[in-house]
Amino acid sequence: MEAHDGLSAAIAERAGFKGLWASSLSIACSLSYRDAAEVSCSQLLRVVERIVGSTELPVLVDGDTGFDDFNSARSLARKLHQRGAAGVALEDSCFPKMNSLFGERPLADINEFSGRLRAVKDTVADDLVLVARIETFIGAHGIDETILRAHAYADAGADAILIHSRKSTADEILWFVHAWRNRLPVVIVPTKYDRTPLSAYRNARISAVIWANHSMQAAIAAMRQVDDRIITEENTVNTELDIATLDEFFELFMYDELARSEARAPY
Ligand code: SPV
Ligand code: MG
Repeated sequence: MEAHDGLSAAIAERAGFKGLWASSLSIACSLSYRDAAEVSCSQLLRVVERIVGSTELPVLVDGDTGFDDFNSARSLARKLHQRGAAGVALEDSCFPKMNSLFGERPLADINEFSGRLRAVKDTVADDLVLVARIETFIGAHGIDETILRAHAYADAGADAILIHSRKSTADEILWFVHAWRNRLPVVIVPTKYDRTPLSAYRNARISAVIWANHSMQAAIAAMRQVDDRIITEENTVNTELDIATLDEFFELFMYDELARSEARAPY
């Protein structure tokens, strides 16, 4: 499940998800930037620290292009490991990236991107899972180029392949999985092709499904609704049924534990 801050991470953990996706789109949105390489590396690291700090779940960080070249990518990977991330996904589009569901960027050169992956793997070895994200279907490059890239990235040391698509059906994804024959685990992001039941992915032996932006989508809709209501009604009487109670704040972040330790004071 997507997380863009410590709160969304904590809520996803309580809902029962098994892992978190630190989404570039949602993190950029939460900081009021565009998902077009406007969030700096240090801003991303600060958010990841809070996501990791608020849950026990493994966090896969959306590393975009790794901030351009092999050197910045391995520096990003090293710092993510230091902050407790479980993995990083790097995508083979050119810097500055653009969100894949909004527009497309030229693909990175296959050899250069493979070198970027190899540099990351040489740096973090098994301390950080490396997911190679292939953007060929975003730019309509077809299955042959996609498979070629997947094998090159596997040879370069990637631990898994994230295959992305912005079609409204899962056809491209299922072609890929069929042709790929599970050389490495496959990760998908079914934001646009959201009608396919999960059982189809289980049958295709897809390893992980990322619900990439849904906490942020929920937050935007809920904040907009409550703001519109309060400004119209000039009170909060009718909003209280739809919003979290203050007790939920206190419960989420265990204020009672704080109260108990204060009772045992002085520390
Ligand atoms: C993200 O969540 O930032 C992603 C997935 O990269 S998508 O927005 O679908 O490209
Ligand atoms: Mg992203």
